[in-house]
Amino acid sequence: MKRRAFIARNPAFNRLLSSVELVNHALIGTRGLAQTYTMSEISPVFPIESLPTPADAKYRDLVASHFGNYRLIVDGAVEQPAALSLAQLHSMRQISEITRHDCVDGWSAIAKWSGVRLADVLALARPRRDARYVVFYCMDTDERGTPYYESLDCHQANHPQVLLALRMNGVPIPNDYGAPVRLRVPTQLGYKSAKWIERAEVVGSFAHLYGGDGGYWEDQGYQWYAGI
Ligand SMILES: Nc1nc2c(c(=O)[nH]1)N[C@H]1C(S)=C(S)[C@@H](COP(=O)(O)O)O[C@H]1N2
Ligand SMILES: [Mo]
Repeated sequence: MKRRAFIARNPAFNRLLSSVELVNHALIGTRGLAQTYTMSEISPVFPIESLPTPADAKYRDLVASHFGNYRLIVDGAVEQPAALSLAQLHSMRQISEITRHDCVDGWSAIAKWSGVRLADVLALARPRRDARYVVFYCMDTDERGTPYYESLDCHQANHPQVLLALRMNGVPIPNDYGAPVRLRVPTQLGYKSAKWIERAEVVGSFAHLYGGDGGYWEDQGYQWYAGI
């Protein structure tokens, strides 16, 4: 993690990344679909490579209730704020996709993810005209107490492969992989696929949040647009 932050601060590396990403964005944008795979291509082992699974009283209570107390808050610049239970999320149209997760550190893993399209959840909440981004707040924090968060612009958030995943490889997402709800963004690098999501806030800008760069890793020098 330390080495990652160091590379990210290297100006030459950043310029290279920026130019590659600009070209990527221009050629592929987020309209393109990420490659999908077959069941036989699912990785036998999917690394756990995030901050530690939350272990505080709030998360322990959620686990003890089998996430019966869980609510996904959808609020901010929306006409219809919502607090969705897992049962409500499961009652919506479910999408499954077998996609590859690419970590910026160089490893990849393929899994089957199932859940609701973020677009469908946003449609329920009806973003207002000033909506530009969706910010995802997670339940984990680093050793300094800084929370993990991420963001997508509304265009990326409505991409058909972007899921609020509820299941991984056919079972409810295990706690260590982001239970009960994890973002899956197969068109972008792994740090966009935020685990342990508790709130999606629709905003006009994220400049006032945390480090101001729109995500935990972005605040440490990584690119906000992480297209692959
Ligand atoms: N909440 C949260 N989400 C996160 C992270 C994290 O530390 N916290 N790490 C990101 C990074 S960099 C990667 S590669 C993947 C790792 O997911 P995995 O542990 O399920 O492999 O989660 C992403 N989402
Ligand atoms: Mo990562």
